[in-house]
Amino acid sequence: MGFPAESIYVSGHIVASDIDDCQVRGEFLNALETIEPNERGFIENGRLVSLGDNPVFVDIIKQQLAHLHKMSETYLPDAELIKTVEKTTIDPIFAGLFRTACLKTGQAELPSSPIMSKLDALALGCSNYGALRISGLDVENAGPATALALANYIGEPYAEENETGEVVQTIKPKQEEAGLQTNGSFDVDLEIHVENVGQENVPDFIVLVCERNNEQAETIVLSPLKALWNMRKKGMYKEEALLWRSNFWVRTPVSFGPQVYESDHAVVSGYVELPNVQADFADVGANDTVTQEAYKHFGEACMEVAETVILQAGDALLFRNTGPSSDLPNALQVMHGRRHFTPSVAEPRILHRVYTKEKV
Ligand SMILES: O=C(O)CCC(=O)C(=O)O
Ligand SMILES: [Fe+2]
Repeated sequence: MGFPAESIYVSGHIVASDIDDCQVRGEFLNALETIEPNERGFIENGRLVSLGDNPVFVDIIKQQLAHLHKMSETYLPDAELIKTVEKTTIDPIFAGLFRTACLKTGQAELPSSPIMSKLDALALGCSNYGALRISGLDVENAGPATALALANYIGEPYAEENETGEVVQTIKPKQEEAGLQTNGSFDVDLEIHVENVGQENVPDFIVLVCERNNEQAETIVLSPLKALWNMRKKGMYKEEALLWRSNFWVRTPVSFGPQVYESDHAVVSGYVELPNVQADFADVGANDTVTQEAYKHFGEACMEVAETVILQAGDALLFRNTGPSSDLPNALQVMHGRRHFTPSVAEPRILHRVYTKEKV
């Protein structure tokens, strides 16, 4: 089940979608300019019906609303119930057992503990959070193994051949990358992004395990869905509509080598109620200034809902990088970034990262 990719919203309702007739669309857009968005009601109060007396148009709206209403009931979680990050701590007794199991490299079976149900919910796309932070893991000489075992538990780990080609990647500050948009940077903020957006392989999940972070470097996480909802609340339906158009460029990340550009990328796609966001504020940009302005508003909306996570040794952060799919229509996506920091000379920050696909 899906909606056409190009949609316009007012007050949380879809009011126009893939209307082929340019005139109807134009009429509609003009009419929207004069309408006061009215919380979930302006269709019901009949204003739209008076827009042009075009029966086709009215039918389209009615169908959309009926469909949307059904979808809302089935799929739309309560906005207030959605968290970006769920936090949980593993008991020290379980942490020891967990470490032993993780060290049996590649093992997907982990001892049962109260954290498993939270991992399961994230993996199955039925959680009310897109990111899970687990504290209290015993990562002594077991950081990479822990990252791999967690990744194996929630999905299928893979190596990105365009990057290091390793399944477990070590993330640490690198002098030669200080000012770049790579995970080895530190002098600059790593802009908010969906990992490897627009590339052949986009991880559904990212698993990060922190071995040390004496610098207290700040990871940023946010729910792009919350950002879009806030735009809708502000009546920025035109800006949102531009995000659904294939009018953006996307380039391969610097870490992939020479940068290759594509110029027919859409930042929002998929389901109307739980869309899939494909943004990266370093490697995705708009092809024209009006679209760029809308993208800027989206970037601001993202920052308004951003949360900071300072990973500590023994913390794991697992999050869903992609939006919902037909198999997992409720899955909540999380975007991420990292603020600049000054690396410790003696003991620089170390994270272990695994790209993971959802289980098929
Ligand atoms: O350093 C961090 O906290 C996150 C870096 C990042 O974007 C990544 O590992 O994909
Ligand atoms: Fe990243």
